[in-house]
Amino acid sequence: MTDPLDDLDGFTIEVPSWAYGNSGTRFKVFSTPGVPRDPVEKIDDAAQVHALTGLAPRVSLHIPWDRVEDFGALATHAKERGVRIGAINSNLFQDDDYRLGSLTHADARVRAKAVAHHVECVQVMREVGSTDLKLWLPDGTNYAGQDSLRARQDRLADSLQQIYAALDEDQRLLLEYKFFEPYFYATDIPDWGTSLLHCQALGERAQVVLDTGHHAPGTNIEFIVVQLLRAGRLGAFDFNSRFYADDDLVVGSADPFQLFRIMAEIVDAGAHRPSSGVNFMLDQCHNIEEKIPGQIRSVLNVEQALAKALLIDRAALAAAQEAGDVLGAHGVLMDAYETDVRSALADRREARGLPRDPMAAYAASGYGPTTAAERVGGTPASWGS
Ligand code: PSV
Ligand code: MN
Repeated sequence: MTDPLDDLDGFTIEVPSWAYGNSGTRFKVFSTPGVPRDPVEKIDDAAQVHALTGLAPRVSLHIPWDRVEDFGALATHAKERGVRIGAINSNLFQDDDYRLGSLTHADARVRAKAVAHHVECVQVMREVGSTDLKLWLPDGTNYAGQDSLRARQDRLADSLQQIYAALDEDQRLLLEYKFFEPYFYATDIPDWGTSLLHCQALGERAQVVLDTGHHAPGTNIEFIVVQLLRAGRLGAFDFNSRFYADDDLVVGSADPFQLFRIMAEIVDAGAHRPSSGVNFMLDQCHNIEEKIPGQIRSVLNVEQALAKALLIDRAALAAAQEAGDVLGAHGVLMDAYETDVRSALADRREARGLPRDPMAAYAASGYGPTTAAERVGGTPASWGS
């Protein structure tokens, strides 16, 4: 009999460059000794996560935070460290011109500026060999009547067309939604339906990004996963955990059962395999915990949820569902969820020459104290730079 966990082969997770810099809340950004001062050092830290887990071979960049003189050299550096550059994230939320909107702004000059920023991102993608342009639209309004909701959608559709047209044939547009923040009355892409409609209007290579922190409490996220998979438009995840809002906590920390339910639907569609095109990214900021271990923990939690989802006895589940055996079907799912897969995953790692316990291996490596001693001077990277 084949081991269902063999289906983990080929599964990868993408880590964000901004997870390694200092971050905080709007109240306080705490600083940690040894955080990277530039994108090269962020890649060095991200490479540690991959070296110890074997699961995270790509790093997402954020422009302008990760702007460098020579992107080709940065890509080469990543390769030398055993990773490569993944999605390029644009930024429409840190420019005074965007106070009333960016791609939706009433002023054509501001819209053109926001479109031009994406053309720059596409150029970066060419230089680093990235195929994913990720766009989160912060635009919205604070008061009813402040602007025409409908006109904003029309302007957005037009701006997105221009960005989509700038992509090469092998590149895709990943469109992220979020139901609140930084504006509070109306958000211009608040939900998966709005994102999906824009993607469908653009073309096949426009797909939805599902950030697990971007929903109202109680939202059934796995249902959204199913719908996007059915439509062939689930482009990527931004994984993180939330208790309240967009908390960006360690993946699977707040609700490991939700993560399992999401991965159960992924497995049901075979979307954990690379051929699905779903990019399993993390979007996280570590405020008080150490950053590299925070990323290692997140990556391992995603793997663990996927492993449990692979253990679901699909035949027994289908039989119980067909028989209308409500609790029997639920029991099949829970059997998989309650299986302790930790030693099986450690065995798999060992067989691949990886440490059985990546968290312990990182602590024993001395990388943290060494970089803290070496990275003296300069400006530590921070959320927003
Ligand atoms: C917005 O909250 C978001 O989820 C987008 O993905 C941004 O690019 C990212 O966070 C910045 O941390
Ligand atoms: Mn996100």
